[in-house]
Amino acid sequence: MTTPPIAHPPETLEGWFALHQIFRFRNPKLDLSRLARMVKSAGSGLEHDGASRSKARARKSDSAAGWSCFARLIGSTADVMVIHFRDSLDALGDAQDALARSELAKNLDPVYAFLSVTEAGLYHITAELARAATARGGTVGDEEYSRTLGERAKAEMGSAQVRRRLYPDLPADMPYVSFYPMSKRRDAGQNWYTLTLDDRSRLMQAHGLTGRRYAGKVQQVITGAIGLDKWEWGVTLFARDPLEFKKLVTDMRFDEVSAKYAEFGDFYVGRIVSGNAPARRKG
Ligand code: 76R
Repeated sequence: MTTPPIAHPPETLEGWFALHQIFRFRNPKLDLSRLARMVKSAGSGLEHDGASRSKARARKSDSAAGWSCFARLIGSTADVMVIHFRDSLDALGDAQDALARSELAKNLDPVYAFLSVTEAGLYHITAELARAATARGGTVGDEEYSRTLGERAKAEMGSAQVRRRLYPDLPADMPYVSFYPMSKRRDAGQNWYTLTLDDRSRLMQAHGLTGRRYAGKVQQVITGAIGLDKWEWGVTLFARDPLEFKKLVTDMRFDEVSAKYAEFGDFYVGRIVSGNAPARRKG
């Protein structure tokens, strides 16, 4: 009998490819309302619209599926963030080209871009199947493991909760957005990637419980970037109240997995100016 490796990756499910583009105004006189007008005229599939979302759900193979949204950044080193979700890397490239050809792009200088894909990590299932494989004298990845995994993954793909993670909506009532890239630590003596799968599964379960306290207040989109970017994940949060970003991320800092293993890039915070974000509250 071969001993299963101590550390192996969790199985993951992927959905839409994602591109976060950060720009600075070339003309410092640009403001929010002019940006919103330019976004409207950039058009050609770049704006978020409900129709492309439901079409995406119904026909996952439709290469036009997905959406883009534009945010005005506040208090940042940059001015605009554009987030595109599309169901193939090529479709994402088309969205990138469409934006580059628009009037709006003539007014923008690129500052940063982050390429990733929506991801649901199956820690719990992978850990369970790995334990079962060991118990029956098999190995991770053997026939029985792969067959059961296929069934479990299919069931997960059918669940509304997982589909929401893989094919996220732009929440209609959450106009604020916070985006940051992150990685898990790989220091000697503090290395996420050498923890056992059981330990990682336990930590991620606790992470999920902490996060669930923000259900209805913050919508998170986790995108995996290993092999696509320098950072390992993108964290995109939408909220009705921007203070919820601070509260959630503070709670996460004290949650064991972030406290011990998380490393962060720059944070980009702003307000959605396109799509179905509600108008700014008056008074
Ligand atoms: O309910 C579930 O089973 C989903 C559990 C879940 C996973 C697997 C979950 C829930 N997350 C998962 C994965 Mn998350 N998340 C972050 C950050 O700032 C920080 O300290 C970390 C940034 C926040 C704020 C956040 C919020 N999550 C991940 C991953 C992939 C890691 C991996 O695979 O190793 C990362 C990098 C990550 C980071 N998480 C939640 C939240 C919130 C609010 C929830 C609960 C809401 C929900 O269930 O959708």
